[in-house]
Amino acid sequence: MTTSRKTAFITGVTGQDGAYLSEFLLSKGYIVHGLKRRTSLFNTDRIDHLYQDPHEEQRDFILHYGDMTDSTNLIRLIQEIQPDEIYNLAAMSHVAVSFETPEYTGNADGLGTLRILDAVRFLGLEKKTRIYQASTSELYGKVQEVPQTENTPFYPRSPYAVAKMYAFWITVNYREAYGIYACNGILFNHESPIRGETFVTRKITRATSRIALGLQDKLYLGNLDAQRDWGHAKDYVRMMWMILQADEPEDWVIATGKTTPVREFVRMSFAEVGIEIEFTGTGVDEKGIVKYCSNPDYQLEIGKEVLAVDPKYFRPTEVDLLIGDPTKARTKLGWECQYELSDLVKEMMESDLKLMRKDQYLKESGYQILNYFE
Ligand code: NDP
Ligand code: GDR
Repeated sequence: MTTSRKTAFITGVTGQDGAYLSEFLLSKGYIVHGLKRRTSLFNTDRIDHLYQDPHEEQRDFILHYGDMTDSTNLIRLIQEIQPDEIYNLAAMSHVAVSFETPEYTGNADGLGTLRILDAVRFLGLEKKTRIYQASTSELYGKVQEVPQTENTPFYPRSPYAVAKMYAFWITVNYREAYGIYACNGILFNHESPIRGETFVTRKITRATSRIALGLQDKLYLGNLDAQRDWGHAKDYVRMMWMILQADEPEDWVIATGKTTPVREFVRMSFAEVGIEIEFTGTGVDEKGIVKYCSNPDYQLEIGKEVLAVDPKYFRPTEVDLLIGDPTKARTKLGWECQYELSDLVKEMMESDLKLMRKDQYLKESGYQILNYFE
């Protein structure tokens, strides 16, 4: 039986963006195939609500084991799935960790992208399959101009960014050499309640909730001066899809056009629970002190130190300032952000407070709770 439904293949389906994109594509009537890694514990928390029993005859959400470092598996899967669209989201996506695992990062993030493009070419799907490559504002690295546009030169500052730079250009090259509809979305930071716990925004909202509830004393961070253009992941996955519906394959900057220092994100998160923070000292001696607490539920002493700098979170080379100019996406594709940063912080705080209340309840009931803050 033939079907007019489109088929998408998402690598990195278990990640933040993979989960939101799956929801989005399913709501548009797609059949969604996702690549997940074999892990010793389940790693599908973010997509469990989409799971369908493999014994069901008609499924529109199907998971496959695989890895971006395994070419033959990727070729076999793409041959079986015959996707109309591939969203290549899988990556070792943590900038700081890429300094510890540079070779693996290059393999998964850089060569992994080549493996997808080459599978499409090898299988003769150049005219059928459109490819979205998850490129990043980290490509801009050392500040050369702001705001950053599609024409701003790259100067990557981490093994992650260098690997993604290879992925960016191999995508452009396969588009030009073989006529594949392949696009880079140069996405600036985007966050959500399901953001990985070790990225700075989620680390802050989790810790702030835990501190308010008395589950944690202090939050340790690295560079508080770094400035990021933070948007909501839901706005950004919608744009991934819009990019693949355009008439011509191109590369696109996706950003809010506003930038905020890490320190301000901390202040906004504490403010959500009625705690006013005062920052004192500079550099590694900077501290965050409770100035005022308007919420009687939280027993925080005025003057308590709740934030300190730990140099172990500094990166060997840092990206100081990111602010993107999404004019091209706005004017040519009609994309607009639906979320402001204040909405994002509120949503993340509400979600983490709820999760941490569960931890609090478990702790009071004598269970051991996760005590790992990286
Ligand atoms: P996450 O870290 O949340 O998700 C990454 C996904 O990739 C996970 O599903 C992970 O699997 C998977 N993965 C990692 N390594 C491999 C591998 N070797 N083989 C197969 N799968 C692998 O990232 P995000 O969802 O935030 O980001 C999605 C993509 O967009 C990434 O490529 C990221 O680099 C890029 N990006 C992200 C931005 C952001 O602000 N979020 C901005 C710009 C680009 P597992 O769950 O098993 O770990
Ligand atoms: P980033 O995100 O490196 O921009 O990459 P992250 O949230 O890790 O860092 C943002 C900024 O905050 C500073 N920072 C800290 N970061 C972390 N993780 N932990 C800390 O304790 C801390 N203290 C300060 C960092 O130095 C940095 O300047 C993210 C990832 O999603 C990439 O995959 C993606 O490509 C880019 O965003 C766009």
